[in-house]
Amino acid sequence: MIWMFSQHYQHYLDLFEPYLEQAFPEQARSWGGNVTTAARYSLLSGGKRIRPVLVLATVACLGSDPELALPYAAALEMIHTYSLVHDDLPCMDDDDLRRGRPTCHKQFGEALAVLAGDALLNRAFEVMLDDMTTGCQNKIEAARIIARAAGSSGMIAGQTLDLEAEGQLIPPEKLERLHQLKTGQLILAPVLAACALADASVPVTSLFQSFAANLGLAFQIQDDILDVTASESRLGKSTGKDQRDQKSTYVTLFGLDTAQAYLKEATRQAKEALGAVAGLGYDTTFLEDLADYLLLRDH
Ligand code: GRG
Repeated sequence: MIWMFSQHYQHYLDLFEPYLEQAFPEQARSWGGNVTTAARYSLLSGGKRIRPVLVLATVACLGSDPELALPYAAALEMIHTYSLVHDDLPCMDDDDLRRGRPTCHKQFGEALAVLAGDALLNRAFEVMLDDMTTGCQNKIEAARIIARAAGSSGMIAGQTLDLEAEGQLIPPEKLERLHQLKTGQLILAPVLAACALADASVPVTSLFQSFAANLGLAFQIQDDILDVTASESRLGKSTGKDQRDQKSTYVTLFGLDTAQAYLKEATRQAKEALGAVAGLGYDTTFLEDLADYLLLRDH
């Protein structure tokens, strides 16, 4: 069956959302009462679900059943949500609005928001470990990729560099490094975890690595652009903060036009890597359309 991009995206969401809902169930209230309510408030409040869609779509592109990747897709979304909950705290980026709703700490208080983030992070690993079976080397590798990407040599390192860079203009190489870690690792991990789950060969994995690294860069540049061009209601989060907080971004360092040129170039390179994957006989149509969707996204 030939699907339009939006139908195809929706198909992945239809697979993913019910799985995610039961992966952090309401019944878990008996584990810790309000922390479950706070975690579910943030986890099930929308969001584009790009990281889960990337895992499912890459696994499908490689000829495996996307359902096999659901625990890893859910884990990535839980880790991503925890990072947003903690990033929004007053001691970090101090934000009131996320996914069009009050941030977790605005709704439940700071202490519960810290615990909700912790609970999401721990549950992510529990969901992946629950999926382990005897002789499941590929699943272990996928979980390892996700753990490393989220950890102190991945996203947490990026967040630390970001905190340290506050109030100063940093050199472009440092900005790139910061973003490779803070945003890029959680875009790279879904694709590399999918390659592990689908047992992709080393050359194919290396092409997907190039695709995802460029996609992550494009995603971040667009995030910087949207901070100055998008409306708060469309974006569902505060805008204009980068300028206000004197943050180094692709826009504050290079200006809007150059940032847009970098965005197009990163997207072109992402699609070039996919072109090489397609040349090996894989159907990369959805992933190419996803790169274009991220290039043109307005939220
Ligand atoms: C607290 C350890 C820790 C890390 C925080 C996520 C993060 C690292 C910071 C958020 C600030 C930020 C603007 C990051 C850049 C890109 C990004 C991760 C945007 C949000 O992701 P989307 O657009 O959000 O996928 P949705 O809501 O659609 O899931």
